[in-house]
Amino acid sequence: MTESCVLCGGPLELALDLGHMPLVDGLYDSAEAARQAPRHPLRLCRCRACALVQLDATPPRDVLFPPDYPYASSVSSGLLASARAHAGQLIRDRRLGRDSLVVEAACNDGYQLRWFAEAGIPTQGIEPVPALAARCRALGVPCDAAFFDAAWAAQWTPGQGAVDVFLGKNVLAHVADPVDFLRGVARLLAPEGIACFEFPYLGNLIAHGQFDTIYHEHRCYLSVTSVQALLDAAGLCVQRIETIPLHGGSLRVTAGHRADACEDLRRWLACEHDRALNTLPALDALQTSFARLRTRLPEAVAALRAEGRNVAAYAAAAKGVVMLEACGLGCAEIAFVVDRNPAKQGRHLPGSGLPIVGETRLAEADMVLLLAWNHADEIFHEQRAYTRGGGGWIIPLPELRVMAPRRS
Ligand code: DWN
Ligand code: ZN
Repeated sequence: MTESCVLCGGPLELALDLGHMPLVDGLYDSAEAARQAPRHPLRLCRCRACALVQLDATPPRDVLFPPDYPYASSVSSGLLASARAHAGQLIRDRRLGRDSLVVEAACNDGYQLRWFAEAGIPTQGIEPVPALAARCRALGVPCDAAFFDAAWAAQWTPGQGAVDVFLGKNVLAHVADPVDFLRGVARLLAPEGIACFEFPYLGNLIAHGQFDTIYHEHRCYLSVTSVQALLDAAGLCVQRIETIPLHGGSLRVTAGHRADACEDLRRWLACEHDRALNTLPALDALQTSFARLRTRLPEAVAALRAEGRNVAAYAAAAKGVVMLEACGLGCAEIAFVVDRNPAKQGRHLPGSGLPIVGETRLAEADMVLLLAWNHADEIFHEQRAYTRGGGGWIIPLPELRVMAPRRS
């Protein structure tokens, strides 16, 4: 192991080696260039000292999230609806108004802050991808094209004073120095303010074999035990823990300066201790499901192709690149990848070189491998015409399912 723990500096032990993977959101204008995409070691590790599950190394943040980073949250109507509901809940619960201030790190295309801005509540976004930051501003959300960290917090002097609500959705697990990130949050947060963090839950990643959630953008794989240790290192306290269905099953952890008695916390810590969640044997289960799917999925695709069915894929998702690469699926097996995001269409997936096309091409496929399985309900609804027209689906996770219509 070359690196040490991002939390305590302790020694790391290997839990799962996924080989050398390309950067999953690095899309290319040609199949040839995509097939030459640089690859980096992808090793899931565990700290022997504090048990934090993490990658042992990742490229720098400006390489992981370059100016042409393509992911846009607003492509998913489900994510938009979830963000709107959460904004409404916070506005009510925290009695937010024109004297309040809501800040979001990695605010992407404004899918979350827009709902506060629409309610007349002062907002501030921080988003490193310039095109996404521009979309925020177009929605009435002031946005700084930057990475959020303690240095950014130190140089920012909010006009409205301290921050009432700080949002960090799918970013805490991404940063290479999570304690520094949280110290920045603590600096900005009002004494009675709250911070809400969302991240895929390690317990689900293990229980459902979600190895495709492991990629270089995700530095840490968080449990309640580990997120509490990170918050504690930054002087923040867990105040509430909620399970949410996003991204294969995530947690929403609310934190603040006040160490309120948190019954949730005690219960979660006890449960994770009883499950031995943050131990190497628990992570072995991931190894097993990884090995099983990378055998069974290619077999399922080969069998369908042997029946004369052509196979495409749906969603040029980050997790989809890991799935395809881990299972050795590429242009020989998959015809193309359909994706709703215009910024991805016309480009090619790294590694396989698979072309990314628009939704009109779906009808050409007999079977579709659903790479964004975490959006299955939304995508099945949106693409119901394909299914009704006799199109079939291959859903890799949480359990491999092949829904192949009987051939006439
Ligand atoms: O942490 C991250 C999560 C939050 O989002 C980022 N590091 C990168 C990204 O991961 P992902 O690409 O696996 O996210 P999703 O939301 O699982 O996949 C989204 C992809 O699916 C996008 O390319 C858009 C596409 N999509 C679609 O084409 N039609 C999504 C939906 C819902 C649809 O109906
Ligand atoms: Zn550690």
